[in-house]
Amino acid sequence: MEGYNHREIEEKWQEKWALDGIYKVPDTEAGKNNFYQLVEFSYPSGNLHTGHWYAFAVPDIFARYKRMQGLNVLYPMGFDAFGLPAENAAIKNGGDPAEWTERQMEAMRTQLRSMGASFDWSREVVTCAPEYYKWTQWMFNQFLKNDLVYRDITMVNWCPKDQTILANEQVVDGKCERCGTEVVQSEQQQWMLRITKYADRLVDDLDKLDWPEEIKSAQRNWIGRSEGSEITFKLSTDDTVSVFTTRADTLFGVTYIVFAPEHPLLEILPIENRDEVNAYVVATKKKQELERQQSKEKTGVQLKGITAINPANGEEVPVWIADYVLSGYGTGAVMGVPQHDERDREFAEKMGLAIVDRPLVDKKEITEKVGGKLVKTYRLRDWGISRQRYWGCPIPIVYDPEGKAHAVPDEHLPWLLPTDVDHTPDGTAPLARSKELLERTEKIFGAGWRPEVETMDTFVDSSWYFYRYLDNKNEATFASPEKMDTWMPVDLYMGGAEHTTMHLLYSRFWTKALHDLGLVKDSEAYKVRRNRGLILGPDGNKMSKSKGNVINPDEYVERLGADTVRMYLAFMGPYGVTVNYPWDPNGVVGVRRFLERVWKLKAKIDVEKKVCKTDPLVHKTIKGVGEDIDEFKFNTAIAKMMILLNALEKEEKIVLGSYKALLKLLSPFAPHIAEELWHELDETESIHLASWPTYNTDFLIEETVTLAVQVNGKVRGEITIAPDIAKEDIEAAALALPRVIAIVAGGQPKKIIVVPKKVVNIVF
Ligand code: ANZ
Repeated sequence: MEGYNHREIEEKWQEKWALDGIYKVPDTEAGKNNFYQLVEFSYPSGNLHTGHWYAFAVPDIFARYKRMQGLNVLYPMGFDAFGLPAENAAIKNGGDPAEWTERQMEAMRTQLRSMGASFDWSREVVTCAPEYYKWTQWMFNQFLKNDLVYRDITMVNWCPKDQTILANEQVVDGKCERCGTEVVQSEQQQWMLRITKYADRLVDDLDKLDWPEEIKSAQRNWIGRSEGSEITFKLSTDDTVSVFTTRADTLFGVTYIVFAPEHPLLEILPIENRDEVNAYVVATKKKQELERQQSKEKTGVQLKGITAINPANGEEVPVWIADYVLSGYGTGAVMGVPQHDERDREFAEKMGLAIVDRPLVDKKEITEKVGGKLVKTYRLRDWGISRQRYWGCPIPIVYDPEGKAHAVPDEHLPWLLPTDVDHTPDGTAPLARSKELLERTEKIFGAGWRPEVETMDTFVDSSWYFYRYLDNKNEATFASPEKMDTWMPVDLYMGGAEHTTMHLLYSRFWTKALHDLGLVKDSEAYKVRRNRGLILGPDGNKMSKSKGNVINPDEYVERLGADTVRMYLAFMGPYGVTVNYPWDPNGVVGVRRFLERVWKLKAKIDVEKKVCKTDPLVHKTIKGVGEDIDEFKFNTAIAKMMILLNALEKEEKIVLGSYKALLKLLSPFAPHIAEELWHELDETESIHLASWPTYNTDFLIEETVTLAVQVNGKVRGEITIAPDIAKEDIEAAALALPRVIAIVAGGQPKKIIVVPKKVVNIVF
C-alpha cells in the first residue's frame, strides 16, 4: 500500500481480529498468569462520546501491553443497561425502554468496535437481560434470608422530576445527582440494604487496597466513623435522653441539651409551648440536611417546662430543639458546650444561653463515672434501593393477603419485568399498572396476593457485574467458583472519579456480603484502582451541548483514524491521576503526523544492515516505554517513541529489527497501523499476539569511561570519553588538555602509551 490511509486499514483489521477471535480469552492458558483488567461499563446512552473513548480506548493500551508481556488478559465490556437514562429517553421518544436500550447497545457495540479495543465480546454482560437479573434477584433473596435486606419507613430523598427515591449517595449538594433537581425529604417505606453493618470493615479494609488516597479518604469521610461516648441525661419528667459526644471531657461545661426536631421523645414530653414546637418541626421538614448543617444562622425553640440534669455535677440545664442537630446521626441529641464547640457557641449566643468555662476532665473516666458507654457512630446510612420507576430489576417480593412480604422463591426467578406497562412517571410505581404482573402473582401464590411494584436502584446491578463476565452463560449459578478462583480479585480497575462513594462503596459492600455468605472467596474485589480525569472541550470547559464545545470522536475517527484518536487521548497527559485535559485540535493532527512518519520510515529498512548507531536508543526506548506504561504514563511513552522516530529518520538506512521493535511498542497505542505495517514486513501472525520487545542491558550501560592523563608518569589531568573510541582519538583528547599543552609547549612527545579504560601516559 502506498501512503497511510486509515480508512483502508482500520475496519479491515477490526473485522479480521473479530473473525480470528484473537481477543477471546480462555479461563486458563498454560504457562500464563491471568490478569483481570476491568473498566466501568457504560449506560447505553446511545452515542459514544469522547469520555467513552478516554475511558475504554486508553486502558486498552494497558491491556494490550500486559498481553504482549505474556499474561492471559481479560478485558471485558458490557452495559449497565437498566436505569433512568434509558427510561427517560424512551419516554421522550415515545418508545419502549427495552427496545430503545437494545437499539442503543447495538449502535454502541459498533462504535466500541471502531476503537479497535481488545475486548472479549463473547463475555459481554447486559444487566437488563433476564439471564443477568435473575442473579441480581437471587442475591437479593440471599441477603433477605440473612438479614441484610429489610423494609422500613424512613425519611427519603425524593426527586420531584425523576419521580423517585434517591440514596444519600445520589444527592449531590442537595440536588439529584442525575438531573440536578432540588431534592425534597419525604417519609416512605422502602427496601433497605444493611450496608451499615459493614461500616467498620469498609473503613478498615481500605488500608489493604492499592487505591488512590483520594478515594480512600473520601470513603472514610463518607462512612464517617466517629468514636465517642453516649451519656444519659435525666429529664425533669423522669424520662431520659442519651447524647452522643466526642468530647466527654467537656461534660462540666454543658449549659443546655438540644434535640433534633425529629427526635421521638418530643411526642411524649409534656411541652408547654407545644404549638410553637410543632410549627418549628414542620418548618424543619422543608430543609435539606446540608442546609441545616451549614447554616450559620442558628434557629431553635426551647421546650418550655422541660429541663435536664447534668449527670456529672447535678446542674439543671434547659432543653431545646434545633435543626443543626440531625436526627440520623449519633442519638439525635446533643449536649451543648458553647465554650468548646463552635456551633454550640453560635447557638448559645443567639439564644442567650450560658457559656461557662469549666476545667476539662479525663474523657474515659468521666464516661464510666456517669454510667455512660464508649461507642462508635457513623455517618453512613443503610442503602435504600427502592425505586418507583419502570426500567429496573424487579424486587422479587410478593405480599400475602395480610400484607406480609415474602421472597419470590428461587424457582420463579427471573421474576420478569412486565411489559404491559405505561412507563410515564406519575409518582407511583409503573409496575402497579401491570395486569400481567398481578395475574402472575395470583396464579403462583394465590388470590389476594400482590406483587412488589418497586424496582431496584441500578447501583445494585453494577455491584456484582464483574463476577458475571467470568461466566456469563452459566445458568446454574452467577459464576462458577472455579472461574472466580482463576480470575478474582480484579487486578486493575480503571474508572471515573464520580464513582467514589457510590459504585465503589456499594460494590465493596456487596462483595463483603457475598463473601460472608460463602459465595465468593475474597472480601475485596478490586486490588488496584486508578481513576482517570475528564476530557474537556477545546475551551477548557466540561463538554456540553449547550456550550457547543462537544467533540464528536466519530468525526475525528473518520477524518484522522481511530489510531490517531486513541493515541492523542493517551498523549494528553498521565492517565490514572484525576486531571482534566482540554481537547486540542492541533494536538490531534500532530499525532496523526507522527503515524504518517512511522509509515514512511518503512522505506528506510535495509534488511542487510545489522547494526546502527541508533541501536542504544532503540534499547533505551524499549525500556523507557515499558516503564512508562507500567505507571500509566502513556504520554511520556509516546514522547519516547517520537524521539526514537526522529533519530531513525536521520539515518539513511535502518535495521529491520529496530523498525519491528518500534512497531511493537506502537501496537498497544495504534493497533491498526501497527498491524498493517507488521504484515507488510511479511509477518503472518498478528502483531497483537507477538511478545513485547526485550532490551539488551549492554546497550544501556553509561557510554563513557574516565582515563587519567600523565606526563612522564605524573598525573596532570583526566579525560572522559566513549569506551570504544580509536587510540588516535584518545591521544588527541589527552594532548588537548590545557595543562598538557602547557608542559609540551609545542614540542613533540616521544611516545604515548594508552592503557585502555585506565590511563594515558605521555612520554616527553
Ligand atoms: C459535645 C461537644 C463539645 C462536641 C465539643 C464537640 C465538641 P463528629 O466528630 O463529626 O462525630 N453531635 C452529635 N450528634 C449530633 C447530631 N445528631 N447532629 C449534630 N451534631 C451532633 O461530631 C461529634 C460531635 O457532634 C459530638 O460531640 C456532638 O457535639 C455533635 F467541644 O458533644 B459534641
